[in-house]
Amino acid sequence: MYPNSVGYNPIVQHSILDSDKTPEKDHSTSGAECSTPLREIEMMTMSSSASVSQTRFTRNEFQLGDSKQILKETVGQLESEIRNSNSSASEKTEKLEHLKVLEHRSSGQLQRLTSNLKALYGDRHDFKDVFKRILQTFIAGGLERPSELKELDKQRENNPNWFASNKSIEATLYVDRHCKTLDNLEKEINLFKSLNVNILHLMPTIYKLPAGDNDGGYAISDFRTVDPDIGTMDQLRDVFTSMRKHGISPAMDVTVNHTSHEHPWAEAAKAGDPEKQGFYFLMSEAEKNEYQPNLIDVFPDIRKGSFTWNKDTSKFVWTTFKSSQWDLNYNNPKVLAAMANELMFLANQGAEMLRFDAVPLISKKKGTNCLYQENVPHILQTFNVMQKIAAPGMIFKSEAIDEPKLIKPYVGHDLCQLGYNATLPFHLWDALKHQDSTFLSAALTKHMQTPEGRVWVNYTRCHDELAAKFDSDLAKESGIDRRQRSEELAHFYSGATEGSFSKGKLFLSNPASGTVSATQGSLAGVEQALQNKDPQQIEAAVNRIKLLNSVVMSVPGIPLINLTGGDDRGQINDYSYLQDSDKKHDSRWLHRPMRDIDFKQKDALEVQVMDKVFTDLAELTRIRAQDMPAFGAGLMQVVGTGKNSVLGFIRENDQQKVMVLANFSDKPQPIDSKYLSRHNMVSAIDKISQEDAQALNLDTGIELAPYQSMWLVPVENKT
Ligand code: OTU
Repeated sequence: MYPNSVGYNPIVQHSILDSDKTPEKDHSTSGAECSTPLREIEMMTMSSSASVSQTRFTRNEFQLGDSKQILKETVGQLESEIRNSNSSASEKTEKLEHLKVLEHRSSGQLQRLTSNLKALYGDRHDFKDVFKRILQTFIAGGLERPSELKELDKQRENNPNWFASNKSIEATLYVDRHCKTLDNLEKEINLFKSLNVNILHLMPTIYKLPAGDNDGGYAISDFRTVDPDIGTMDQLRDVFTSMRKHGISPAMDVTVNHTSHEHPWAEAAKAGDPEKQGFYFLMSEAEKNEYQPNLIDVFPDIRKGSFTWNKDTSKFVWTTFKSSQWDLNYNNPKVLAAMANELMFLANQGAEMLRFDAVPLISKKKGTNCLYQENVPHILQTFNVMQKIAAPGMIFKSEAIDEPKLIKPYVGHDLCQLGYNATLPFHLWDALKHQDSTFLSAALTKHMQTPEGRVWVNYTRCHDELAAKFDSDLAKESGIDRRQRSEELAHFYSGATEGSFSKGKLFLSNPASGTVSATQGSLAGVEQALQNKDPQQIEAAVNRIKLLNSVVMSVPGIPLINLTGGDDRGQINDYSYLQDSDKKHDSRWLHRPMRDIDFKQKDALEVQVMDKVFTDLAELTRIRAQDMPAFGAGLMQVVGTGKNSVLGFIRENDQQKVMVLANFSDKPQPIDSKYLSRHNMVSAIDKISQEDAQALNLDTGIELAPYQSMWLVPVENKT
């Protein structure tokens, strides 16, 4: 459909090949953390002998004027390439016009691009070439934008916060596990619409992957090839176009930190290509031993150490996660340019959101744990510059699962526009376990009262383990022992604690890590209740799910529904992964069940539960999207309710004021009228239970049933 957008961009590839000349001596100090041989490889591949005499720039010598000059040269070069191409006259005119738009947008970003690239690569003697290559990649990628997406870009340039709205509801699924093929995915649009979903994230199993354990798709062998069992890239583009027609923005993963060991870059590296070897960290035993002592094992039960021996190169390769996932080396600017090229490829297929996987790891520095290094935000800012120049209709989501103070620097208008609110799942399940919302309230007060321009993606469960990530300073201030609280979570939700309603498995065998695998349904008690065939337990489990969903739908940001985990229907754990040798060592498969679309294998009671959970969730999404303008991004104020078990907060914007009450206890909880009247809640409608029915008189307070939540809108507020 868009012939020019498929395959590597010839203009960019040309310039990359062009610059492979003899290395200059490297006088830089930045990047000294990189082992010498790698450094030499980088230099060899970046330097251009043709332009060496004009490129001896150091960090301070390169000025805005130089970047302007490079922009002019780049545009001039692209202009003559377009004029000399075989395209039709009308295509040429369209491209030349768009080149002007790209030039204009680039001018506005030069300052930012300069400062971020200087921070990353400013000490390189070939900095000017680096700058040019990266800017050229952005503009060339933008030139391949199909018309439909250029229109979208225009609209969103005028409305850059389009996603910060109560209408935003994201869902995520594995195509293979949900409906097997892209053809079938088209037929699922009704499901998405009934849940008012307007962003759909397709998990990375959509891509070509290595056979065997590919970390649930997070070892990607090619960002440009769809797994043939699922479909083709042409089909994916068509599905994206059709989703867009239904008001759904498609989203994809990009493992910015690594590729699989079978990606063409890795294959070339294995075959001895020095340029591609410079894309990764290939090290001798002595070199890797300089890094290893400071590094943490992410999956200690699955694999120890961060390096894997590669026999083709007789080197150790850096593999933070599994041995099939080769970490990329962003100390090499060619990696940044190459990844930008992949991002633009996906953007030009119609992906409107890219989820950046494992963001905290993308910058490595010797002597550190190589997590959350200072260069990470500079890399994200650089990608953001690209987005603003070449694809302003697209946004990024940061995947960093940690304490708020660590992950906040990655989320914002100039970084990743969205970020996982990684601490919220912990706090929700923690509050439910303790039947006490005090710690949750404290966390919301500290981190969500001032939105600081960030838009969070809120969720109870995702495809990974439930992790005890919370603000350790806040825990200390609140007299909470971090380790004990994490252990309690793990014990309770794995079902080990006496009286627990939950069923799950520890993800890491050390309970102090506080990590548990389980579906939302099993965590909330559905599995146990169904086993006991106990109607009261079933009701409680279903109500717990509704409670957590109501909070996720009403706090600032975008709610995320994990469809493959069956969040929409209280799906229970799937133990079949234990029979699969590629999966049995990774309990996260417990909560990634195959979806049996027609409910054939379920018994009547289970279907009843699924129906109820689905109806409740669909209702919440409908009310949020249609009736709750105050629920987009924006402010929240946590308020007292007189009850530790009842969370209270106000959401307010110029159109609406709402008081949210959520009872985390299994007992009814009366709320004194004074906690309501001080926020002018004297007479209000609860949008959840009765929507447009009669207003509630709050003069004498109100009672919440076990696990009940309310979205109270005062009647004076005509919404
Ligand atoms: C992500 O998660 C993905 O969500 C996982 O499914 C992948 O296995 C992994 O990356 C590797 O691609 O450690 O347990 O803060 O927490 O990136 C989940 C970053 C993970 C990490 C996160 C990672």
